[in-house]
Amino acid sequence: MSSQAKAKKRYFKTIPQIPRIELFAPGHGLCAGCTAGTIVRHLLKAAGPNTILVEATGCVEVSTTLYPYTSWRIPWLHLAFENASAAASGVEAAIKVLKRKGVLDPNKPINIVVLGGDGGTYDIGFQSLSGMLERGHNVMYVLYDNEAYMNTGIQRSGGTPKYAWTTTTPAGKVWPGNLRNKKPIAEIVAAHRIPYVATANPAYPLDMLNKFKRGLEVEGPSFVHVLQPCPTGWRFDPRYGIKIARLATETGMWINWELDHGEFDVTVPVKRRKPVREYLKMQGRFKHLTDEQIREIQRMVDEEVERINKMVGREVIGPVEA
Ligand SMILES: Cc1ncc(C[n+]2csc(CCOP(=O)(O)OP(=O)(O)O)c2C)c(N)n1
Ligand code: SF4
Ligand SMILES: [Mg+2]
Repeated sequence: MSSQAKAKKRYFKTIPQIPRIELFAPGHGLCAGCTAGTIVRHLLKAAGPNTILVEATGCVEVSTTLYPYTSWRIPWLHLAFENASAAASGVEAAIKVLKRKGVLDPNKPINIVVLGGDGGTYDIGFQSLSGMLERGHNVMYVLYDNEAYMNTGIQRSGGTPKYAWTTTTPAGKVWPGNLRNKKPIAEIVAAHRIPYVATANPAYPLDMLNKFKRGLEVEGPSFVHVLQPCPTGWRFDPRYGIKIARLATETGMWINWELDHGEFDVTVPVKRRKPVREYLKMQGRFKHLTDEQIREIQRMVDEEVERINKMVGREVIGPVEA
C-alpha cells in the first residue's frame, strides 16, 4: 500500500460526528423526496464554508438558484455542461496566483468542487472533465447520477441503465426501453490515473461523507460518483428514495468502492445479496420488464460482482440469498 493511501483516515465514524453546519439552505425547488438534496447537503457539510462550487446546469442548478433567491451559502458559479470543469480549472489556477502574489493567505485551504449530473458528465461535459483530470487540477468533481436528463423531461443519457424506460427510450411493443448498458464512467475517470476515485450512495451517509472529505484532502483531481434516485424520473413514491438507494447496494446493482492512490477497495461489503428483482420492482421505469430481462440483469450483476471480488482479492460482495 502506498504511504499516501496508508495515511487515509475515516473522518466520520458515527452519525453524531456529522458536522451540524448547514450550507445548503432550505426552500429550494427540488421535487419532494429528491435525493439530490440529501447529497448536496452532505457534500457541503464535508466541504465546509471555504468552498467554491462550480455547477453544470441540471436539476440541482435550476432548483436552487431561482432569481433572486439562492440555496447556496458558499460562493457558487453557474456554468454550461461543456465548460464546468474548464471553469473550475481556471478558478483553481487563479487561486494559486492570488496566493503566490499574497492577495490570499497561502495557508488558507480553499476547496473547489464541480457538481454535475449524468447528462452533464457522461456525455456533454466529458471533454472538459477529461482535460481537467489530465492537467492535474486540484479540484473534486462530484457526479450526481439520476440516470437520465431529468431537468428537461427524462431523456436517456450515457448513464441510463439497460431496459430503463425514459421519454427517448420508450417501452412498448417495438422497444424494450433503453437498449444499451450504463457507461462505466468512474472507471473511465480512473483510467486518467488521478489520485482518488470513489462511488457512493446517499443511503450510506457516513461512507459518502468520508469519500467527499478524502476527495477534498488529496492533492490533485478527485472524482466521487454518487447514485441519486429520482422519484419523478424513476417513477416511485417520493418516500422511497433512500430505501431504493439502499436496495441498489444490497442487490449489487450499485457497489460502493474507492480507488485511493492505486489501492482499490469496496467500502460497503454485502454479505448476502438480495435479488435484483427487489430493486427493479419498486420503480415504474422498469415495470415493463419480462422475467427473461430481469434474469439477464441478474446475470450481468453476478458477473460484475465476480469481477469486483477478484479485484479486491476476497469475497466482499456475497452470493444472492437463497
Ligand atoms: C448544451 C446544452 N444542451 C442542452 C441543454 C438543456 N438542458 C438543461 S438541463 C438538461 C438536463 C441535464 O441532465 P443531467 O446532467 O443528467 O442533470 P439532471 O437534470 O438530471 O439533474 C438539459 C438537457 C443545455 N443547457 N445545454
Ligand atoms: S426530476 Fe428527479 S432529480 Fe430532478 S428535482 Fe425532481 S426528483 Fe430531483
Ligand atoms: Mg441526470
